[in-house]
Amino acid sequence: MTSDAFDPTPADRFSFGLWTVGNPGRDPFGGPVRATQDPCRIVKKLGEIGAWGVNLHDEDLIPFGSSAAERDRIVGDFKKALEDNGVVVPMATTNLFSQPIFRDGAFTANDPKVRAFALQKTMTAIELGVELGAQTYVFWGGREGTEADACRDPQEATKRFRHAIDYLTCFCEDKGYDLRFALEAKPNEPRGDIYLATTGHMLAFIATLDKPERVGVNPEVAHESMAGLSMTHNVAQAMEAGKLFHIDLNGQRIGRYDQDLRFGSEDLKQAFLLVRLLEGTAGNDPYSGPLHFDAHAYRTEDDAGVWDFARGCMRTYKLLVARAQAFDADSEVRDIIADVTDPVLDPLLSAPYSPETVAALRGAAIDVKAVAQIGLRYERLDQLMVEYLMGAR
Ligand code: GCO
Ligand code: MN
Ligand code: MN
Repeated sequence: MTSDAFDPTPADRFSFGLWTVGNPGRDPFGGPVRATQDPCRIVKKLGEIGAWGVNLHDEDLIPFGSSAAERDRIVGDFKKALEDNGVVVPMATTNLFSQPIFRDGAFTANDPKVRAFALQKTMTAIELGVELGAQTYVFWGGREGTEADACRDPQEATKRFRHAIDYLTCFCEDKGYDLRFALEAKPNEPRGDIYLATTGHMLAFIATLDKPERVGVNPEVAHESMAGLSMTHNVAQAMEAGKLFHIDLNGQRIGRYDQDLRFGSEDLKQAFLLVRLLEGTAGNDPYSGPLHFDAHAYRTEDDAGVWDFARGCMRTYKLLVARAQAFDADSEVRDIIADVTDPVLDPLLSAPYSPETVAALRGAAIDVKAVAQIGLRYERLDQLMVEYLMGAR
């Protein structure tokens, strides 16, 4: 394999979940096609290909029902693998969806025993995450939803979810954990409908929490696309609100099940726009958190294909950074998107509301016809983007 400027290094802050590169290729129509990998082996391989971090659910590392002694041995071996391979754990999360007890959800389930068990499991998993050095804790409401929607008042579900997040932020404060929560939305799958379906819903929900400053979002390309939305716009809203605490990068086509494809393998233009936003190549403040790939290799792949997949995610990200930088440095692009300024209206638009500024604004002469006739050159702008993406510029 040749090496070049697009080979990843830990400075790029790329991370993968144990469940991503460790995905054995199971789907609803067929069993695993690849062997289960030891978590320590995954850490070694991630170190070799230049990844920075590895993320995990409690059960990705410690099989459900392990004894305390088994747990300590597994965690000890894993810590050694992290150290030996220079890999960190930026994020941890809880599996609140695989065990049969969670078949009606976890924090929102009707049975208080289920809700209590979900809190017990999450507190234990938070302790594990903190022990491994995680700074972000992700909440994806895997089965927090319904098929038979009459089973509970959806308002009650929101209240229960809020109670759980408030409770767990208190737990972190009580324990002195410097851990930030990142809420991940998904519209459906595995449930027919999942509560708090998009990043926008999560942002509105966060504002209702006891300690909103501890809580942000973890938007995922696939999930926002499943809802038919623009990942880039939703991430931008989160960034502008100071709430982009984590991100799940992958590839997805609108209208499909959660495909979790290699980053950039679908909708390259959206991937370009997302990278451009995250990196701030157009001049906005960049995102500086972990760049996590929540994706997995096609079911056609063997072990070598899994690592091709992982390298591909990271290389595509870096290739898109370079393309976005070139695009935003292009004088023709800059000319088209240059701020339109107006010496009379700009001060009026930024002045605070007052009877005087209202009168001045309402009195300003605007040639409605002339303004509407200026071509905005967005056809040319978009074609330039396509040409950068195709390597023609
Ligand atoms: C999915 C989700 C998960 C979560 C993970 C971490 O659709 O399965 O994206 O991969 O991101 O459970 O919370
Ligand atoms: Mn997903
Ligand atoms: Mn995800």
